[in-house]
Amino acid sequence: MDKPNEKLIDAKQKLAEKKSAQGVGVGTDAPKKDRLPPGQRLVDGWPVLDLGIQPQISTADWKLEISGLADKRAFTWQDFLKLPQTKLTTDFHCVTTWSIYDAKVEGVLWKDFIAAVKPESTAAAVMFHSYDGYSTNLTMVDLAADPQAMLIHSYDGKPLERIHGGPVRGWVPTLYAWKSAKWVKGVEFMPKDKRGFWELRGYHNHADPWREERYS
Ligand SMILES: Nc1nc2c(c(=O)[nH]1)N[C@H]1C(S)=C(S)[C@@H](COP(=O)(O)O)O[C@H]1N2
Ligand SMILES: [Mo]
Repeated sequence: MDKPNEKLIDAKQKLAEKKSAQGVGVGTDAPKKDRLPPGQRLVDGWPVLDLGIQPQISTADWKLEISGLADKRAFTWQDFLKLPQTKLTTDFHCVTTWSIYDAKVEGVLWKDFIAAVKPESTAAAVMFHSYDGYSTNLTMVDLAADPQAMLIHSYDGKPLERIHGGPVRGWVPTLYAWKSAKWVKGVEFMPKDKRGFWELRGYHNHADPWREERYS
């Protein structure tokens, strides 16, 4: 197993702390309405970002474990494909300033996932856990507020590539891309919000690109 790229992680954390101290990218009350969020640029292709680890998980080995405030269970690949499947076209915005338009993705809408998993009503937040040790947190309210929030397994009509988090990754396109966990292996329902990997290292807890919620 590869090791996380500590140098890169440190550099990103330092940048977040510096920007935050300058009051840059810490959010604004007035969200912009343009399709391209402020400070972003449209790029060709789809960049790849990770911690220096790209886990290789076959669909046969892949499992999605449910923990916390819901009945403990694990979805196999077959179980996952039996959930209602949806195709969507969405934009996607990374805090490092690239954006892509019209990503054609397929998978399970968050609302359909929730209907199958039936978390307890006391679940207020979710932690997505990944095979590379990554994690990211979202509130149930934010997930419900994004009609395009999904767990995806396909892109452009083809299985999601390993470099982009296949077999299955989170997809929450109304928030910066670090909220979309690649190589998802667990969904934990929590009684209250708790910070994930980048949220603990200077990134904004909420991550709305139209409010430039980059750093905290
Ligand atoms: N498991 C995992 N998920 C992750 C990351 C990661 O390092 N590990 N990086 C996040 C960040 S910072 C970004 S910008 C997007 C990048 O997704 P992409 O490589 O498919 O563009 O994945 C997010 N999800
Ligand atoms: Mo990112």
